[in-house]
Amino acid sequence: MPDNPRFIMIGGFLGAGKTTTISRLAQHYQSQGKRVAIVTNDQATDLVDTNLLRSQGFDVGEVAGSCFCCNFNELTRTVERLGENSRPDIVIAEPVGSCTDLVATVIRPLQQIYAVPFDIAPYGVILKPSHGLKILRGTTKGGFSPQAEYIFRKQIEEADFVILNRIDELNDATISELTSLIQLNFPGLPCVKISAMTGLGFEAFYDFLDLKGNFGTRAMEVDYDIYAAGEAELGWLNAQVALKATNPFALDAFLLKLLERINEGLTVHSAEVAHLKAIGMAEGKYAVANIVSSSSAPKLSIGCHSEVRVADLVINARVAVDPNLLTESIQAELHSVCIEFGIKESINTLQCFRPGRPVPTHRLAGVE
Ligand SMILES: Nc1nc2c(ncn2[C@@H]2O[C@H](COP(=O)(O)OP(=O)(O)O)[C@@H](O)[C@H]2O)c(=O)[nH]1
Ligand SMILES: [Mg+2]
Repeated sequence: MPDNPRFIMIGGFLGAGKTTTISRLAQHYQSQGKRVAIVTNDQATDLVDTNLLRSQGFDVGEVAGSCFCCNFNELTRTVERLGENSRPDIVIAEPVGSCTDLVATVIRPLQQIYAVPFDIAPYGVILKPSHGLKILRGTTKGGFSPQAEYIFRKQIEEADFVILNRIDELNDATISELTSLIQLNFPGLPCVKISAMTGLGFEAFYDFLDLKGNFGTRAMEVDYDIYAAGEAELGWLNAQVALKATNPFALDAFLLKLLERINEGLTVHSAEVAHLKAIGMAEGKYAVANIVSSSSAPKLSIGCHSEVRVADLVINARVAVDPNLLTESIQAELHSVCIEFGIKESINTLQCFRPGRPVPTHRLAGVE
């Protein structure tokens, strides 16, 4: 009998580095000859992450329209679909970055209700340094409301281990401050330090993920009123846009300029960016740009270094601002950047909303 598929879920706030981490993990396990399937998740369709991971050649299923916890059956159906042709050895799942209580609503139901047995890996949650420092210090506001900060903290509280990401760009003093803050706020919680970008620290991370044991047994109280208020603070926008130009344009430069201008436009409204990302895809080439906080500059996480005439663009924005204002702002900036680059844009789909109150399919409390 083959072993049960291993289920690895990587949590963490919006823009923490989950997709970058998952891509690296998937590559690692595939290089060991294992069959890997990935499940992405969002409150709406048109996901940058799904497009990116598929462009990288991975087998990706998507739960779109609601989160894993509120649509547990779609998660299990998606996993089953991914296994239709050949059974995966490893399923890696990326939950929505504003979700918490995932041990009670996803991991325990998988263990106790779902008929197909999984071998559950320890649940790791990525700590996003840019917001984590401010929130865990507890001195200044992290740029979000106390309710959104509540979600940030709850995500780490339920983890079997915390993953301190982006160590490639943190100095020793900041790493040691963050490590102390984690111990102070979450005593005894194991911490691995990585750079999802460079691969630094991944050997210890793989060892952690390989641990066998009974995970997801700890009980955690969650106030769903605060949780719902924290999620509803975010304006959520997913759009899919066709770009066409008479003369070739540099796709990388276009994405960077677009995100820069959207961020500038939002700063005027003091709207904190949780994650703003865009992928441009053209004839097998693709580029991805991201902004992970209002104070950070746009970064090209993947460049295509090419000029194109026609491209598909997907924009995902999660920003603490009214969704109507977010739509107006993004449409206006998109249009003006397109004019600058000599591009004619047509928006094929656009969804914009505040996430509704989370109502989990199952909620299995842990052992006190
Ligand atoms: N410098 C640096 N950037 C990172 C690292 N991990 C992720 N990023 C960048 O952070 C942004 C958000 O990453 P992503 O994986 O999409 O986050 P997610 O929203 O949690 O899935 C992207 O621009 C990534 O390139 C890291 O270890 N170092
Ligand atoms: Mg992601």
